[in-house]
Amino acid sequence: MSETNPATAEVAAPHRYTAAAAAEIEARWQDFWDADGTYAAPNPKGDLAGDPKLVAKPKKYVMDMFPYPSGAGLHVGHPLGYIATDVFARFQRMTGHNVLHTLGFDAFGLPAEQHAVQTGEHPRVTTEAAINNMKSQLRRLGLGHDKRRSFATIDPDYYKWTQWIFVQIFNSWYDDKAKKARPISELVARFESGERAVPGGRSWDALSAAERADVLGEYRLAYASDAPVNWCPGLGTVLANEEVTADGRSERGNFPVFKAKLRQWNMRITAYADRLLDDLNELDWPEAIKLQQRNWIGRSEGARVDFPIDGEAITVFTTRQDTLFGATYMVLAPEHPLVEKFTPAAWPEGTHDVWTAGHATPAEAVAAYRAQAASKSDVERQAEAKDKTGVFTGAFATNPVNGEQIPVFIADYVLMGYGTGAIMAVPAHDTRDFAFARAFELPIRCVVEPSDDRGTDASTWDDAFVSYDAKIVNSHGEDVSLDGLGVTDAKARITEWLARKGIGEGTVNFRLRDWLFSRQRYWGEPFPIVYDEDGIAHSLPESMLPLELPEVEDYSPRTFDPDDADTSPETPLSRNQDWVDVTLDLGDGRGPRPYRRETNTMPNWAGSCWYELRYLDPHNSEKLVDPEIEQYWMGPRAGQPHGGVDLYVGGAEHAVLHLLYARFWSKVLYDLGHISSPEPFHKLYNQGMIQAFVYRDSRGFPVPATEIEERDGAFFHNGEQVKRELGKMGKSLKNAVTPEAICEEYGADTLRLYEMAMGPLDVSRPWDTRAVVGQYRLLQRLWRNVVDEATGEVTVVDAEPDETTLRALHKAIDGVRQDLEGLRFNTAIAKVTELNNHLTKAGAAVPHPVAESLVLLIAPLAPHIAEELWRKLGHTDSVVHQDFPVADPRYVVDETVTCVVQVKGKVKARLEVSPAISDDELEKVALADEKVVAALDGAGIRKVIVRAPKLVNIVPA
Ligand code: ANZ
Repeated sequence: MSETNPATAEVAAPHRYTAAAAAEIEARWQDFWDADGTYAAPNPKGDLAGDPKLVAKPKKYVMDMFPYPSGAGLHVGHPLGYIATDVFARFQRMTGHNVLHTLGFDAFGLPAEQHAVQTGEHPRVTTEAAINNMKSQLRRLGLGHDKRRSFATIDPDYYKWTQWIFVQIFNSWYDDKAKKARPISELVARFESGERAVPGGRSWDALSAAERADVLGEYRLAYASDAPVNWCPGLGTVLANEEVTADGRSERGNFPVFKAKLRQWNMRITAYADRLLDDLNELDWPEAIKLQQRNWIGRSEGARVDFPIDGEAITVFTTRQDTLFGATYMVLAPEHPLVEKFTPAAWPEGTHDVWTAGHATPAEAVAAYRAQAASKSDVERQAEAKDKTGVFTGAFATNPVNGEQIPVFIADYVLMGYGTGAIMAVPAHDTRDFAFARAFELPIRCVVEPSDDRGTDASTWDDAFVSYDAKIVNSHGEDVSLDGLGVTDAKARITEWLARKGIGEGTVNFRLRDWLFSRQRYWGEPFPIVYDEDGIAHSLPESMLPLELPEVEDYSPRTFDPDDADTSPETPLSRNQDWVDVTLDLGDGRGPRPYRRETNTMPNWAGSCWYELRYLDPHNSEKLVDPEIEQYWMGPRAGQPHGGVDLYVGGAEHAVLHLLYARFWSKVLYDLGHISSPEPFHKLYNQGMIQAFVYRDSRGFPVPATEIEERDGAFFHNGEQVKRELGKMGKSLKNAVTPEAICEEYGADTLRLYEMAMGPLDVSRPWDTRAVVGQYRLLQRLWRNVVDEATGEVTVVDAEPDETTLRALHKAIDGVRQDLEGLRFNTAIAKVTELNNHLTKAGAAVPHPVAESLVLLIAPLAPHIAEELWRKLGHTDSVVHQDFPVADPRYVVDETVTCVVQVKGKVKARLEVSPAISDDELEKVALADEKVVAALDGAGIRKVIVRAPKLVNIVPA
């Protein structure tokens, strides 16, 4: 059958599957599904309780990273992951699972706030409009979401619980012994009873309320502190490290960012560093993502070592305590608090000119260098290639292993936020120290024997010798020697020696920092925190939640001259006196009192830290989630010792922050007994990106991709040749294709198939509108295999399929099953196509059972046409909950194998047999074979050894 123009075809074939037919079919089934609640996943109890038979099935929780409702709406790149999870969820429904699949919106965010700043329109208005638009776009794709479970993070019913979780985190501390979070009241009880000493040595009773609050602030998992933060006057807000570029500017807006000390909320995620690392092992995540998390957490085993100075000590963190004998100077971070303490009034006698940088006194040199360092980002300061700068502090400390007096420098390559903010420098074996030592003419002493031929005289070297697998040399003191030991043994010996002397200990250091949790914005969750007259923070009782955002006149934080570092944030909420200053009875026995509200808001990440839990029990007004319901959907089980969502699909750009924060909140909630699953996402999968061609004119400007003509491999726009490159899809590059446009031209089922057929799900691929028609034709052929295009009659027949068709069918069933389970949707589609083509080529009417299986096979991928054909095949119930076909193994295996038949150990015949043949059957076939009969020549048979399907050995009598 030829592919005809759809427009003329409609006349000749009024029942052809066309775009118009698809549109009608799809809209009809979408309405049906909504009305029927086809995708409603029943909970074991509560308002979403339902069919106990479905509840009794094994559960599957299939989830997408939810979208930010952008005003621009979706282009065809966005739903790639949503379609994939939908196909998977549908397949799981058809293989006996109760499937939870829904989608909400991550709806606090800067674009809506910025729009509000510019237009005065409330961000809620624009956000809700964007949500509605996206919902209708998504509905058009036929995604099988349980819509009862959808919400947006801006819904007060939702952020009530975000705030509630904040309160739980605020009111807990991390018990290092038990390795878990506990209520802060338990810590207070220990301080009160004296079971635990109060830091500072005083008794709890003797402390004022403010002093107690300060003590507890050192333990709370959410705490306010004056921390050095990234202050961006140009944006009027503080930024997280990740929001600052490598050259120290704001990712958004490109304004300068300064280090400033400001009172900010933090989350003590560092308390969980070990568990966040350890629990990764049991998760089914891409190795690359696990590695990124491990690096982000950055566990380093090493030692703390005290270097005596003026009766006190500078403590360093080192991972190479085995090289202590090679430490020839020390470096402190410029901001290190001990710098002033040890800096003498004048330069010591004979101080080297390069050490003083031309300054008259150490104090002057330190001040000048600090100012210079403050203007750089951490990344800039650590850049490997950059020239090492620094200045001598005028002070000397003692190397504890050999008593040597070594100079103390400050240099920006040492960061205050890592380890102890101080290092012992071993220039012979650390590249940065080597460069620094060369620049400042400091001694370089070899203590690890080079494996190359450079020799042990480090003064002649061109670079540091770095090895973890060599012999220690030149390392003996009065009562300790490391000479001859390997690195590992040397570390152990010196660590033991340091501990014995009380001047050091083995320790583990993490790169992970606490999470800066406040933003100077309007469009975020308000903190459920008020301050009393003493400035002590109190959390709001649950009865006062949600604390809703007040209406304001001005949404912008106050911004300042971008270069003016001497400014501090003023938040939009702080300008609302009525909201900020309140009299409340917090129910703590202190009665009504005046309080001042916290006027920062939570960062964007907050709402996405726990949304997987709320989908489970979205309307619960008593709890964030009912424990039994949580246990049902997320609880630990065989193969998933930490519980969690069964499949979580989203972009690899969320490798660290979102996934780490969500894991952290899960662990806190788990520790406090609110949930049974310490991990939120058991299996993670990163889908690739849909890329698009960008066409640029001679000036380099993008021209609309839809207006391009292709001739002989070249591309033209209005007659002018343009260049084609691969890029992102979007409005700005004039290459966005909307899902609506494709649905209109071919239907949603075609779009779904095309997106799934483009390539392996985790690989990025270029969109090609011209290729979409290929999947449309598949659906047309599928339709024709069931329906007569002229009459609309079903053409399938009640006949037994022939052997080749059975083989084609069962091979397809077997392959598609495995492919759908393994998220290999492109190869699944290839197999369905092959089967469909086989039926088309066969030319005869398709046997009823084959047509049914074919429809079931494609149902997860193209649900609308499947639903329609399923009805046409005589069913009255939805295809969504049918059993997925199971392959008959007899037809799956290769058609024949060669069986060797031996008589008296000699090969007499070769038989082509089914690999599924039984021993009995094979024996019969072998004994009946002409050649075998001839070879036996009438002799009786003593024994037949059969190894089906490959061997028959006959022993004549
Ligand atoms: C002596 C030494 C000798 C070091 C040697 C390395 C090699 P990781 O593995 O990333 O944890 N260091 C410690 N604190 C630092 C800070 N605040 N800023 C910059 N550098 C710092 O790195 C630990 C190593 O980085 C430590 O071990 C220390 O240098 C340096 F042959 O100490 B080492």
